[in-house]
Amino acid sequence: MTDRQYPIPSDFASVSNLKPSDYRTLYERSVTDREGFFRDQGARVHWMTAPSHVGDWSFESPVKIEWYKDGVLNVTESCLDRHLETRGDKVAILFEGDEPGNSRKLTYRELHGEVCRFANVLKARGATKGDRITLYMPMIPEAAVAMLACARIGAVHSVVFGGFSPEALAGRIVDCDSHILITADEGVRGGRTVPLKVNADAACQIAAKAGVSVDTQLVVRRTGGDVSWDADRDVWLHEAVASVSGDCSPEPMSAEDPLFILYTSGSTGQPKGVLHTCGGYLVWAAMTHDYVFDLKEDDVYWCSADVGWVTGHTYIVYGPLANGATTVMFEGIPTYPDASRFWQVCDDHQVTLFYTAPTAIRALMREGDGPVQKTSRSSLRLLGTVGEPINPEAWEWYFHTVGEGRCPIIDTWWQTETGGAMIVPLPGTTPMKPGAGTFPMFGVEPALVDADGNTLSGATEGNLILKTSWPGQMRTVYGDHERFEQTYFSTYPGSYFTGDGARRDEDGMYWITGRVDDVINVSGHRMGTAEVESALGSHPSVAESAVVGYPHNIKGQGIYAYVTTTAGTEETDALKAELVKHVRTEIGPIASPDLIQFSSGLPKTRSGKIMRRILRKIAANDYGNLGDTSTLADPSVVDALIDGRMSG
Ligand code: 6R9
Repeated sequence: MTDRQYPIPSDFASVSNLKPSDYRTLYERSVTDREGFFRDQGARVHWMTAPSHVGDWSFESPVKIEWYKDGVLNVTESCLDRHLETRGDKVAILFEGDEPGNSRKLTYRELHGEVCRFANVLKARGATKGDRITLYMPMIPEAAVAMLACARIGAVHSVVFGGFSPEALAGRIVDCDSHILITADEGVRGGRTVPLKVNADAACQIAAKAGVSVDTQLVVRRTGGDVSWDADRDVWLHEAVASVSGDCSPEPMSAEDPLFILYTSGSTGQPKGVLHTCGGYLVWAAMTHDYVFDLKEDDVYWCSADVGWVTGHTYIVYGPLANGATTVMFEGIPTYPDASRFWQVCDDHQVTLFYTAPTAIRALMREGDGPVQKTSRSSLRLLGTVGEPINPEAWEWYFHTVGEGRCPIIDTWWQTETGGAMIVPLPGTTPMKPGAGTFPMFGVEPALVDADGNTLSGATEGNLILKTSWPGQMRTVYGDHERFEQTYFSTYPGSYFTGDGARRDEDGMYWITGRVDDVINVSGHRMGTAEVESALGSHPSVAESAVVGYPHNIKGQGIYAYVTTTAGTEETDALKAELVKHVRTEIGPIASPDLIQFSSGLPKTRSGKIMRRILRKIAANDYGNLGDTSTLADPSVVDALIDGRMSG
């Protein structure tokens, strides 16, 4: 690990909102006077009734987390209405389509109108406060409009990434008992269409079998491609908006009313519905977006994530709009039509703040410096990353080749559960080390613990916990508060366990080392090993499987599956291909195993527990130190697995 250190680039330092001494002062106050600090931060959003409470929470069972609880607000007033007077004609969403040259601008006034009309369409279809509404959308402005329209009427949105399969979409519709689905005819990415409506139709059928009927499917026309139509259920958005009013008063919501559910993978079972509420989430989104990106009024800000992930929620939609920023929404992929696309878009729209994932940086780095150097990138002043640890090589390339040493690299560690950035080198406040998350965000109190929960001090490495609550913290797992407590608060009672490991260096900087649980981080997306195993297990030729992550050059981690087939099955490459296809159908392409190894047995303890530690080492071709194998029921299994790995 390199511990090279870079100072704050001088051009940036001279104009940054925060100076090095501000970090100490603000951080100190945020942890010694938490009430006062977060009361002040609460003023970042528009309240219909200002809260008198700040934080009321306990990490001891029964876990309860509340912020600003007697405040009343509607998040869309903060994101839209309050900007109309001063920023009505400012661009709110700058849409860049998949095809270069296809771009569209929506001002705050236009966005406000679209959201109100969309909200009225939802009302006309019977949606009311508290209803769950599922979105399965491409990266087009209507996705943000739909989210905000839900928020306008107090409905709870659940955005499902457009790359998930009908099965996965249906599972999420059923889990939150959602009767309205918003989708598009087709998506477009990298010059190819994505059959969203076909998938959505299939999901409705699967959900119906599980007892949840989607009564309304609201369809945005993106390509005009042929789609089948159920006249009782399906509604074209463009037809429906024509007959509704452009006025829709915002539904008054308690700060602790739910704003959205977002499903995310954990180490066990099916994905959990992470629930965020209106008040604290928006305060955290607005506060962190402002500090993390050194936001100024005329910035053009671009986060290249998809709205299907939390990064898209907080840093494409809610944070930037609450702050009255111009937020770019990009429909395409980094390599279409070629590997200079990101930088071309930065030039075309004079992007000043750019935020992407290490996996994208690595994929582009592989294409060499040429595609970058044919663009100017002179508008850029800050570069961010999120989703997984960034390897120092990728960091250096991003810093030197993309940013030409002018832009700080802001590596933001956070999670769906945390709502916003938690450990981050705040711009202008700290020197940077390639790969280091550096210091905690204001109000965040991290600690490193050993397996027994002992707090470790000084330069050390351990499991990362958070000792105190912050406004953007998830409140519960939708419909399963016990699972919430069990997942996050039972490992180290009294603290929130992140599931990540981290190192703290001699300067007190944090370096996130990755997941310490059974979650694989594939291209910055979380995938639970249990989910992939359950998908594999539903194939008739699979008797048993064990899935682990292994180091992958571009994706960060790849998915490695050990599969024991049912008796009499022929173990062929064709079967491997079929299993990959099966997982794609069950979950989606992001869950596709990269490597499958047939194995007649798996390393298990005498009590039948699979020893994944050993499987991870074998998958990584790291046979030297397999650790203690004496507790295995049948230690010879390990040699067979190693033989299989080496010959595979
Ligand atoms: C925002 C987001 C969360 C997991 C998290 C960690 C990994 C995210 C990171 C990072 C190192 C960073 N992670 N950002 N690891 N450095 N800057 O990605 O949320 O999809 O819930 O994933 O991603 O392992 O626990 P989510």
